[in-house]
Amino acid sequence: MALISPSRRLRRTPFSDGVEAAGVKAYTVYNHMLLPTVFDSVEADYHHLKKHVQIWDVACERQVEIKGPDAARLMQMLTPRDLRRMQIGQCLYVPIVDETGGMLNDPVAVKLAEDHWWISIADSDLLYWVNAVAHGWRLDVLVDEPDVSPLAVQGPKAEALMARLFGPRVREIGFFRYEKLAFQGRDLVVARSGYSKQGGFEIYVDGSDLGMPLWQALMAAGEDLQVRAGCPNLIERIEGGLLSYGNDMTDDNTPHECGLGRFCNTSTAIGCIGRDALLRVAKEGPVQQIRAIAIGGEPVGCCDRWWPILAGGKRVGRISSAAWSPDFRTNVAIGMVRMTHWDAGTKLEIETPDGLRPAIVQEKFWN
Ligand code: THG
Repeated sequence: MALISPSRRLRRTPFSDGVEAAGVKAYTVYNHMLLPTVFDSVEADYHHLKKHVQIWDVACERQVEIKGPDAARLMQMLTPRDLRRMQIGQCLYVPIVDETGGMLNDPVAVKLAEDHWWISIADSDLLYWVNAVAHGWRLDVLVDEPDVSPLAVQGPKAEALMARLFGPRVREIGFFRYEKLAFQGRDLVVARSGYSKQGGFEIYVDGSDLGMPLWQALMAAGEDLQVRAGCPNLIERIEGGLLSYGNDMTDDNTPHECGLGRFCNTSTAIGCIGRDALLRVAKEGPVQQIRAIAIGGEPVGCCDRWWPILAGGKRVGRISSAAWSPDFRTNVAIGMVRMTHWDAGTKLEIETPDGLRPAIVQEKFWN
């Protein structure tokens, strides 16, 4: 593919100078912002991530901030996950649905106070929806995109590196919990979370001016840990079954089709805008669902459009993400498959750009 032309519409991040100095080789666009995709090579980045520790510029995971007396009420209107028992200091993966139950985003919600939340969004313009709901219902809230940029520290040595910079308290942070920890005299939300299955943290960098100082401090502190600039890795995230909004699902899909039913409590999520629609579809159950799929043959190329899934020559679904896995010696893939063909072990054919490939529905993802 040709290069992408830079312009002010394609936003840089507070860490872009560091990313460039580290030799980024490719970017994608995410929430109108640069997101690195390759440093060394996707395969070399993958092996390094599973062995060492990487610093990721994920500033493109923009925050939709909700502040005010109606903040908790608005949050519950957005998601079928029951938020009543969510505590301050907690993060939650929350499907966001529209009035038809269609997925608008699959962000991480961060509860800062009863009246103060961040929604750390995937790639869709959620701010407009949240603002429209707030105004349409005349809620007493301010909705905004603050100058807050996540920086992820991922990999098996992430805790060791983070402890050097933020002290031993990082070791006590539970999964999807956060602590406020100081860097250069400023308190930052530091959560144990991130878009990999290798473990790690996300630092919500509050103020762009802190971006490069923090980047450089992490790089310096981790030299002997082989720290490197990295990025969400296509192979590792498919192995782990981490979904990508816009690729693996759109607003045409319900959370149940996406396999996100475990993050929904539709019967008790009173106030959720998509609740009635989801209760209706939940009664029947989904007729298609996300599956882990192994694709046979040589390493596949980049999946930049949905590849039809065939059975007996008829279309029964689509592949939305695929990559060769060096560790599992097969092509790993994420697909949406019709009920008639979604059982583990079902043999399928995939119409890839370079021909038909055999494929098998897996029991679960590769973790
Ligand atoms: N971190 C933050 N914001 C984000 C992402 C992130 N915004 C965009 C995107 N990623 C949102 N999508 C996801 C998808 C999966 C997960 C997090 C965000 C995830 N899932 C785990 C899993 O499925 O195993 C754990 C979910 C759980 O048990 O609660 O982590 O990465 N800040």
